[in-house]
Amino acid sequence: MPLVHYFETSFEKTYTRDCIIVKLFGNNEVGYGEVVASSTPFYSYETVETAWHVLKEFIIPIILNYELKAVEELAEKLAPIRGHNMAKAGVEGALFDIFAKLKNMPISKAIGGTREQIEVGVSIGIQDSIKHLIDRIEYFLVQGYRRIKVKIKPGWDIAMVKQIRKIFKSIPLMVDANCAYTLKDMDIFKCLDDFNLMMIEQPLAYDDMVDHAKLQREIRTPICLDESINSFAAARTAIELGSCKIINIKAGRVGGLLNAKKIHDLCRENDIPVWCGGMLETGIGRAHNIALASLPNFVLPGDISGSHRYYQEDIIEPPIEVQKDGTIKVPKAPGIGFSVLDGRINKFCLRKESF
Ligand code: OSB
Ligand code: MG
Repeated sequence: MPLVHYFETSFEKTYTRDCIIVKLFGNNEVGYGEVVASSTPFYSYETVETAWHVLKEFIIPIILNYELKAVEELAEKLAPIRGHNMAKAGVEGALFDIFAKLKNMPISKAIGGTREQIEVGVSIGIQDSIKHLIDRIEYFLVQGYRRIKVKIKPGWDIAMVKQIRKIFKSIPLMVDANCAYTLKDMDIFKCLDDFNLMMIEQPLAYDDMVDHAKLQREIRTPICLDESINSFAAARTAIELGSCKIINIKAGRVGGLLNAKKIHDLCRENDIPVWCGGMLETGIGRAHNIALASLPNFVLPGDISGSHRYYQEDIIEPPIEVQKDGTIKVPKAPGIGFSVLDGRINKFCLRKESF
């Protein structure tokens, strides 16, 4: 899927998004899910190709022709497969779509969601110049987005944030480093501490909870973990060690909506606010994100933007739209709550396999 605007992070610059759409058939219903893995192993070790391999050789043979009575059974069946959470979550999402449709309710209700609308923000990639970035922030604020997240990396941090704060003095603003720093950059974090940021997302290595705890003790700005939280156990570790004060939950990263909900509940018990992250999903993956973000402890705006912020032609109808007040309506229709445009999927399709 060609992106409307390239998306640059500390680890790569993306122009097109390759993704796997899972279409599942059962009980005369059809369910759709999305595997959010990228083409490269820079955000997580999973890629589109590893997910394709694990789906084809392991996940699909386990569930094909097996009579699942509830979505909860899936995790048990797939437990022997270590990791590969994004591949698993793609199937779980499609299964949720089917089960929710069979119960004639939206996925949001099926997982215990309580919100009729969710607050959303926008994640803005690294730009060619600070001037371009300021223009983009302005462009998204006018559309109503409730908070602005900007990507940072060494050399694109303090001066850039300082300039944003000079122009937009009090907007809800946060930064996401995607693991680009180490504790040697303490001076940078002390500087960033003075800009009234809502949080600093994933400043340090994805597998280093101890250093995140050390950093959190040194700065006032809350640390939010993204890449580090790949399981319920990881969330427990982060909370016990004090590695963060906020958690970004992505269903794909943690193996599906049910695990996402467990982490949500754990955070709620521990007064850790959460918000729903994004992976530049197509409308199918984003529909699942909207359902997830309708749970009560999703108290901060998520990275769930409107369809046209990502893609000219999304693969669902109607396209996801952000209201003037910076919210997205949680659909009431059964399952993912949007119509999937199979014709569009076929138009963009690079490879297809049926089982
Ligand atoms: O770190 O949150 C991230 C996109 C791809 C990979 C990682 C991240 C992101 C985003 C974009 O920040 C969020 C979105 O709008 O989908
Ligand atoms: Mg992130």
